[in-house]
Parts: sequence; structure tokens; C-alpha cells
Amino acid sequence: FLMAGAFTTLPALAAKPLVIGFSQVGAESEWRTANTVSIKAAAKQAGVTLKFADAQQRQENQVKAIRSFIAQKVDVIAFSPVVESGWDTVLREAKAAKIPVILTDRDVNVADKSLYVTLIGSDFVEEGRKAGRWLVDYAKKQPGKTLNIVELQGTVGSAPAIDRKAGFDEVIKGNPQLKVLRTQTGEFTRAKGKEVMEAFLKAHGRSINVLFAHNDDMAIGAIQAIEEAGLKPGKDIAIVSIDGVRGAFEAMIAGKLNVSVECSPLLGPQLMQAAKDVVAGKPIAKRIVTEERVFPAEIAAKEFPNRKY
Ligand code: GZL
Repeated sequence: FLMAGAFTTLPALAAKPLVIGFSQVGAESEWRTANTVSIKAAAKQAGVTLKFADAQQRQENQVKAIRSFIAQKVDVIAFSPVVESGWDTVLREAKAAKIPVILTDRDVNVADKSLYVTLIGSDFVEEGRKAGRWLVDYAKKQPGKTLNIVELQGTVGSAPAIDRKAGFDEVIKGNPQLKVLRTQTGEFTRAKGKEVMEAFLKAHGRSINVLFAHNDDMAIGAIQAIEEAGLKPGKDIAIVSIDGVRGAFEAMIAGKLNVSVECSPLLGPQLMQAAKDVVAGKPIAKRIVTEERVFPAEIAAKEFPNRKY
């Protein structure tokens, strides 16, 4: 017989941990590695089971990873699309499997916006405008002087490369002092940034006054090329860059980089929160923007100790 009033509490039904399949672009830059650290740490912190795939900057590897996550019936698929186009088919497969998709960092160009729940990341057009505004102010300090600019673009077809260029061009358009001599992709890497800057220097040498690099890693590669050409980076050639990674602060403190526009890679906590909200059926904003600052070299040393990536 049951002891009257003797109740046993049912063991709390342990909630099955959320399973997220994440397809990462690669490990091409300091920004990207900091982004991966943030996502893995946030998953651990949130008790989320993270299935992580590195695509080595190849779209076909991301498509393969997403298909594998679908086959594994993960709860949520998240990814940072290496380029904007070519996602409709695989995202329709995820939708058919009733697996919600969250974009982090970079956007996709799809006809049907319902193929993903939200995009968490920076406003790259605004980052390009901030770089342009810094350069317009820099030019005002040398009135009448024409500044010849070379540009190292990010990965061809990627949202940050397309949008940063658009924002930068919008701000410098019509400015008689600012002329873009050459623009070419450095694929967001130090090695390619150095290689392309060497070619720019061979063709234009001392007539180059400014480098606009779509990320700090390409700027750091270009700094090596500028020094090897016997010129002073940050002085003979002013350099404006984007990301605000550790290497950029070190270059600014050394007087070799003039400014870095912040682009935060610390998206992990927002991703985990968004995944939990989606699974709980809570409404979620279609766009979650991260707030960012601009770091000119003059404040780099003071700011450096506060940096988290
Ligand atoms: C920006 C991110 C870019 C960084 C690069 O959010 O997509 O990709 O600016 C990285 O450093 O490679």
C-alpha cells in the first residue's frame, strides 16, 4: 500500500540539450578565429550541443555541412555564408525538414526571405561609410592635395566585401581629393593582401597615398609589403582598415596603421539566445545588429587593454 501522503517527486524531465549545426566560413583571419571562439564558448556556456564544421572558405563545403545537419535532424542550423548567392536550394531542403536557419555575420541573397529566421551581425555598409568618413577628414588636413587610393577588397561576392565597398564609395564619391587608383580582392587573408599590395606597389610605387583594406588581416599583409618596398606604412601610405582585431591595435600602436573600424566577432551569445528563442517559438527580429565603434591610432594604446578579441 502507498504511505498516505508519501509523494515521490518525478525526476525533473531533463530537457534534451539543444543541438545546433554550425557551418563556419573557415579560419582565414583573426576576426574569423575570434568569431569561432565566441560561438564555441557561448554554446558551452548555454549547455548547447554544437556540431561545428569549417568550410575552408568553400561554399560547396558549407552546402555539404548543411545537408549533413539536416540528415542528423539538428534542432537549429546556423551559418556564416561565405558568399551571398547560391543558397536557395539547400535552404529549401532545411525548410522542408522543418529545421530553422539562423544567419550569423554575413547575409544571403535569396528570393524567399522565409528561408532563414534572422541575421545576426554588423552593418557592413556603415562600416564602409565610417572608413570613408575617416579618409575625408584625413584629406581635409592636406587641402588641395590629391590622395591616390588603392583598395584591398574582401572575398569576391561576400556581403562584407560588397557592402564595405558600397559604403566607402558612397562617402568618397565626388570628393576631388580622393581617387581610387586600383581595387582588387585580397580574399581577407594576410598572405593574399601582401601579394596584391606588392603588385600595386610595383605598378604605382610612391604615387600611392592611401590603402583602404576591407579587413585588418589584409592591411597587416600590406604593411609587410610596404615596408619591404622601403616605404613607411601609416606615414608614406595612410592605411584605413576594418575589424579592430588585436593585430590592428598592435600595428596602430607601432604607428603603421592609422585607423581600424570595429566589426565585432563576438556573436556567440546572441546566436545561442536566438536559437533558444526560435525553438521556444518566441518571435524574433529579422535583423539583429551589433553596435560598433571606430578606433583611430591616437586612442589605440588606451583602448587596447579593454579589447576582448
Ligand atoms: C565580417 C566578416 C569578415 C571579416 C574578415 O563580419 O565576415 O570575414 O571582416 C573575415 O576578417 O574574414
